[in-house]
Amino acid sequence: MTGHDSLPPQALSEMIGQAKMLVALTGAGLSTSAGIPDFRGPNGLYVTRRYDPIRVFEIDWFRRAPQNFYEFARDFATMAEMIQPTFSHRFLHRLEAKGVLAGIVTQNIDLLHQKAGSEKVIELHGSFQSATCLGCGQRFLDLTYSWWLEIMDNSLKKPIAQCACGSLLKPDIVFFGEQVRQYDEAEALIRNCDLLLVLGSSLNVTPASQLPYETRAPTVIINRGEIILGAGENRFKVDADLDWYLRKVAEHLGPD
Ligand code: CNA
Repeated sequence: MTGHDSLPPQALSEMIGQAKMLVALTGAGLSTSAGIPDFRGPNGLYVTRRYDPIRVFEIDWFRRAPQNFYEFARDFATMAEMIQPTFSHRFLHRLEAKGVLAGIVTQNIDLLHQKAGSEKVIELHGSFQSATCLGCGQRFLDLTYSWWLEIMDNSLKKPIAQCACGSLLKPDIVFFGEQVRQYDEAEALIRNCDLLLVLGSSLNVTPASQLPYETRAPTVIINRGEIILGAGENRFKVDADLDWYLRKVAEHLGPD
């Protein structure tokens, strides 16, 4: 689907003004301005190949050669510990506080929605906030990035993270080849929304990419570059920087 500025910011602010059940489906593009590279954007991992996304995020690779993932995880945790939510994350929190936003369905694993204050967040791909030992099954909850950095430092088999029993620790993020979480809830939320915003996702990754087809409500996609979604009567594609565009929408919405 292509198209440029097919919806002026003022028009979106008016749609938001009328919405009662707004849902946002978010992707890695929401966090690039915070400093986290996406997958398919101009500085994404598929372009820079700083890490091989298959070796890092494929579940069979994780079981066979977890060091690929943990080398990435050390970098990610060091960076994610310091970064702050973007204007777009804060904008969605503001809509939740106003009672307009029914929920966020995110593909991101960076916890930035929560850091911005959002509570109604479905993390389809999980996060680093919890982990499971693949040996003894022990669960680890309420984890921070500092905890991850410490456990990686303290593990005997560097760079991987190990449980006290000596087995491999797996963060509860969804690897390629694993089932996403809370998909039915996400589907129901989107089916019942009266306005869907798709923000910063190329919609390449299934099954998240199927979610926009669940609604006939007006759908506004804000993403720089190509996305995989058929054109539809009620679909608007805005090819713009998210923070820039949503700032303009916020100006039209005015103060709370
Ligand atoms: P993607 O396929 O990398 O798509 C991101 C899209 O956002 C691209 O089309 C970019 O051009 C676009 N984009 C980047 N920056 C901006 C911006 N400032 N304004 C507007 N558009 C922008 O990522 P998806 O989320 O679609 O793919 C899902 C994958 C990516 C999930 O498995 C995630 O876990 C994974 N991922 C997550 C993170 C994170 O948690 N921050 C980072 C990298 C990858």
